[in-house]
Amino acid sequence: MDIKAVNSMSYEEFIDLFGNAVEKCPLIAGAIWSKRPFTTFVDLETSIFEFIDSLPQTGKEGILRCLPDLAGRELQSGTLSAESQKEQVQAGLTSLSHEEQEKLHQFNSLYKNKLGFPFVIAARMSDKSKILQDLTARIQNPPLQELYNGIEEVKKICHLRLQDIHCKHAVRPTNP
Ligand code: 2AL
Repeated sequence: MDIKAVNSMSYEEFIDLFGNAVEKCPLIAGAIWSKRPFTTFVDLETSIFEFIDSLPQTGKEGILRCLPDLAGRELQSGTLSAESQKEQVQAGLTSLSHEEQEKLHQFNSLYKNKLGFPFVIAARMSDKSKILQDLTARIQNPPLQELYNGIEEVKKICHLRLQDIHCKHAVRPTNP
């Protein structure tokens, strides 16, 4: 898919394609719609990131609260979004030992109780042991630092989702 095809999409088509680039936040795709035409996919991504950065602290916290827990109940019940499911499976979160599962649940709860939003990390850039390591380290950080860290992880997740969209819809050259 080239950027011209994106620029010529209807609003509904645009939301269908990019509405979950940031988990459960179609409002963000709706907001950057008015920035069209985009010059490149990078330009579109930059518009999303600038919109996120422009939000007040409460807005950023709201974005973080839309992310499902890692290895949480929704992973067990198969009710995650397709994107989250793929990310969590790829990080090995469906093959945790009983001890790893317990530890992740315990620290996820501690983190959420302390900070008021879930621990967020780009699972596809990590694996189960690094996730546990980062969670136990980041839980020590002050709230503003974690707000910043969480939002930077949301941007990494968004970047990978946009790459998937770009590749999935790429027009392949036909053989002569
Ligand atoms: C997630 C998720 O669902 N996918 C991902 O990369 N990270 N959730 C989270 N709490 O970090």
